[in-house]
Amino acid sequence: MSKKIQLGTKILSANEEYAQQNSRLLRDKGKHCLNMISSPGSGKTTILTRTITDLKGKIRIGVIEGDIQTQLDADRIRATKAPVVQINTKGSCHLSAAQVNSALLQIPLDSIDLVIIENVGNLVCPSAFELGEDGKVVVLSVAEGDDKPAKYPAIFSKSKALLINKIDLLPSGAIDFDIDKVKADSRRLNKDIKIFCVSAKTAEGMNGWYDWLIKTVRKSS
Ligand SMILES: Nc1nc2c(ncn2[C@@H]2O[C@H](COP(=O)(O)OP(=O)(O)OP(=O)(O)O)[C@@H](O)[C@H]2O)c(=O)[nH]1
Ligand SMILES: [Mg+2]
Repeated sequence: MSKKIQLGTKILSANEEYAQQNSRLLRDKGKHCLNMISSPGSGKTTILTRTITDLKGKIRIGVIEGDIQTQLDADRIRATKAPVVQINTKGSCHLSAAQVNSALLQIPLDSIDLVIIENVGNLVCPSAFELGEDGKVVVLSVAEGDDKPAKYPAIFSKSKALLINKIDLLPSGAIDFDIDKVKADSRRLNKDIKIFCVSAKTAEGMNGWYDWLIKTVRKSS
């Protein structure tokens, strides 16, 4: 028996199918969604808790937390009173669009403006899995080395914004980190990337990130 194969039809992976479903759901509800990606410990949750607190009354943020194990990050977000759903991947190094789909059905979308997904700490795998987000945000802390855009180009090429975090550590001289090199390497990969040098600990530089976030969310609504 012969089978007809339709040429030119893109076969979507299960992940892409769910990503499209997530994107449709978010669009229908008029919600913006960002996918935050970095190595473990660069400061994603610290950036989020400060951002949620400082933007109260300006943007209502809900968070989907991705971690291999524990509810620790969700507990930190919950302490700010923002809605949060924790996903435990139980070993997987990235969130899948299907996992985000089930979280989107649990989070009170009608009472938030922006969903931020904190992906599993990993600079590589999460960049390959679309979740249905409007944009990616990459975080690099100064303790990780200024060669990271060159060594892990995918996430820097695909991100709308780069947060260079923990700049409060630089004045001591204990860390060698060339900010200009990171900026130049990132812009070589992605001429449109917005770059913010911040300290989530001291709040230095966070206002630039907030302005961009507010503008980005307003533009999409
Ligand atoms: N000095 C300094 N420390 C920071 C800053 N931001 C975060 N930290 C510290 O860095 C450590 C890791 O921060 P987290 O916010 O948990 O990092 P994360 O990226 O969410 O980590 P994972 O979810 O495990 O990938 C904590 O001890 C924070 O207090 C910063 O701007 N300056
Ligand atoms: Mg975290």
